[in-house]
Amino acid sequence: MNHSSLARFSLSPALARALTSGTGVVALESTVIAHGLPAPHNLELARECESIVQEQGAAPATIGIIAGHPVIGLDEAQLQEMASRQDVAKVNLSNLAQTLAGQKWGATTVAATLCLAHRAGLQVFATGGIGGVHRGASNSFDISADLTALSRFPVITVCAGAKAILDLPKTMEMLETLGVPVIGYQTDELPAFYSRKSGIKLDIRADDPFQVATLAQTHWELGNTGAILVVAPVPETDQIPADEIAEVIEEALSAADSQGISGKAVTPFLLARIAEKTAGRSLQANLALLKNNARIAAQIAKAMVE
Ligand code: PSU
Ligand code: MN
Repeated sequence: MNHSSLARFSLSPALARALTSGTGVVALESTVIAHGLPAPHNLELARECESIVQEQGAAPATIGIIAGHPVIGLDEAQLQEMASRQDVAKVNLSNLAQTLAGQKWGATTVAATLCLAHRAGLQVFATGGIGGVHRGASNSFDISADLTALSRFPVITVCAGAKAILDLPKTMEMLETLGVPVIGYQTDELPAFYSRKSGIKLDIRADDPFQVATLAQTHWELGNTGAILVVAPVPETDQIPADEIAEVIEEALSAADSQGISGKAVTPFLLARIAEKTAGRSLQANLALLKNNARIAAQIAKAMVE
């Protein structure tokens, strides 16, 4: 039995061509589809992000694990299953091999998407908000595997900051420790997922995709092996100002605590709770920022191949 074949990924001929012909390719993740958004918004969003990337002249590649098989560029039928199956594992680096070996279905988080995207030669990736240091991490030790993966895989990762449910100052400290540059995209401030502002100033700013490409190339020429984190604020019309959402986040955190929610279930629980308590307003912000990030990532992917 050839164990090494388990990690072999599949790439459609169209994507393979895009990669060799210098068309920009954008990786998209699948945890947001399987665990981050409610149906039917999850599938609609997955399709919309792919269309947005295409409209910008780049090629989308949603990444996921189909019955143990890593797929770079899920097709429509696979996206539909990813959005509706109840047995899709949330996969980071610690359970990626197990998901493949066990022939399970897996939705890739930022961490696992970075790993597979890099293996396939993709350099740009769009997500919603990365995971980070949870509030109360000094007791729970809950720090997202996204952070360590960002320190390891050289992929430009476009997000709207770390999720607002987290401890943002500690998350920024960790990113600095791990040597991950955080680039404000047309902003001098770290965005806070649902909100455009966090009160945390950034040292690095880029105003167009070419500036991001130059920073990334320079970072990698220095021998660094990790990601570049591009943080873009949610569009103005869809944001929920930080002072308005703060109370809702607090309520969701204490609900998670009193219901004993832990581990991988924490983030999906909080996102769903906040959507319920804001009557869908946070969901609207989440969808808007995901689409915005896909568009920016496509522009960066194009700049990278020019
Ligand atoms: N962005 C979103 N919604 C999500 C996620 C990102 O708008 O659900 C997912 C990503 O896959 C990210 C994960 O890696 O949430 C973080 O999970 P955790 O906090 O358990 O590490
Ligand atoms: Mn966690």
